[in-house]
Amino acid sequence: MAVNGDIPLLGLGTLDRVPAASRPLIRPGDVGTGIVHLGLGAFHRAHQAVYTERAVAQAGGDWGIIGVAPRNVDVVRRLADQDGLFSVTTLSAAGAQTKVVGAFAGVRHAASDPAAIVALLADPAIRVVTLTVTEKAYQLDPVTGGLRPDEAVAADLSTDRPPTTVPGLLLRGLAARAAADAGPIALVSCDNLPSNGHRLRGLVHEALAYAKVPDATTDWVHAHVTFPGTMVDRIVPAATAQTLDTAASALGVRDLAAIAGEPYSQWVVEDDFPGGRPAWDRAGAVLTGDAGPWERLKLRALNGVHSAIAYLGALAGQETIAETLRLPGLADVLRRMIAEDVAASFTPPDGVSVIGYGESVLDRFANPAIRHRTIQVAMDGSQKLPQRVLHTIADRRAGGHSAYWSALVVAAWMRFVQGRADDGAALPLDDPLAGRIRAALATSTGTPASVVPALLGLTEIFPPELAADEQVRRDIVTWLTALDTHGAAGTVTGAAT
Ligand code: CS2
Repeated sequence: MAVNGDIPLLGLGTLDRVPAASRPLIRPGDVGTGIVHLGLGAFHRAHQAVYTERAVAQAGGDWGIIGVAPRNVDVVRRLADQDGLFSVTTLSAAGAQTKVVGAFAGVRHAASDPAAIVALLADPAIRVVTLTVTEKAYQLDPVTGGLRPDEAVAADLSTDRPPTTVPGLLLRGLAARAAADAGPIALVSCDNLPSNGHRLRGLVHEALAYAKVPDATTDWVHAHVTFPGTMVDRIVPAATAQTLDTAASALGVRDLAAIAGEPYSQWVVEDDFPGGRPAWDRAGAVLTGDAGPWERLKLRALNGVHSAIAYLGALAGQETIAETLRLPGLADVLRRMIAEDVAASFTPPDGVSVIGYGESVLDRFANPAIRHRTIQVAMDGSQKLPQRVLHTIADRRAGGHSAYWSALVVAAWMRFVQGRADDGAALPLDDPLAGRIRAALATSTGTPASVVPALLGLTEIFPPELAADEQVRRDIVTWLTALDTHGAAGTVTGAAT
């Protein structure tokens, strides 16, 4: 159905037009606020917002979410026009199911009103801050763990101007909270990073030191702020016109903030919330003492495989992840990568088989209703490769083994960043290190033997020991030569036979 202007917009005033089964479990305004969320992308709306709505519906509590978009004003306007309401459509081969979510008590745009965000972080009612700000927001050196701020972050941390970056907002917010002695708070990273809780703690503590805040502020943060680690999982591609059409058909009203995702969802959270938390455990989340093994499992066996499909698929001219999985031989290559590299690289959570998990991941990726674009998953590769693929390689090499299949992912990324698909079509390089990557490529002659060392020299991505490992280098050159000669489709077919 075409979405046209005659259909009213989703909002509190039009909820009675929405079919009963699609109405929210709670209504914005019915519960007080307790959470600030930074990063209003599709993932948060389909994941933590859904768990929180369910938890409040099950067990109560003032845990309404104030959703904050650091930069994107469009999503703020759309949600504000809809009283914070939006829908999530669950897509499976069997069909679609659309539900409105009422978890947001309000939405804010940080860039136009940073003082409001700082004030919220200092509000005693707010006891949890969740973040989905993507890998590139955590500006720490992978080797030293020290802060490596870009210009905007450095300016936020060293001047009195209103903060524009996530580290700047957190720093000012926590300093204001300390000054007001506004009570303990948990800062919860929901980004796909290993030890995301430790990283967020590192970022905050480094930011405090960089900004030279008074000792009393640092002491207060040490005593009153926790950083629980999490593993988050649900495939939620960027919304398209089709997403909005599907939502409008199901709801009978227009939803300009609609998103769609897969049926599967998982959340493992370390239970360290000094100011309390929603009953997320009543909503299907697993509360644990250590999310580490779950993070490693998910980053290596899901995200690493996702990146493999994204780079190979983009090179082979495939639009979506599910379409790419149909390339002859690819699923076999991925199974070997999971069994021979990933499963052998770490100890999974008790009772979990990495191979079984990997099979379920391949099933999820094959969901034809989820049109997740290869180019979307391929973006920010410099920020993703380390925890998704390089840690697997490093752990295998530390045991004296090879990680041959994982080297294919690195080679596919190296061909991808050169900007041409196998049929010559241009590929976008959407990456915070694009300039550094292009500069490294400019020093090479273009042959695999020259491209591989040039890119391995990017210490922001590749730890020096890994870059100096002859076996790793040889494996990547072998794969890159195959990709350059036979293309991605030909390479995987050849490798699988
Ligand atoms: C994907 C993830 O875009 C990407 O890099 O690998 O967003 C993936 O869909 C989620 O982590 C699934 O939980």
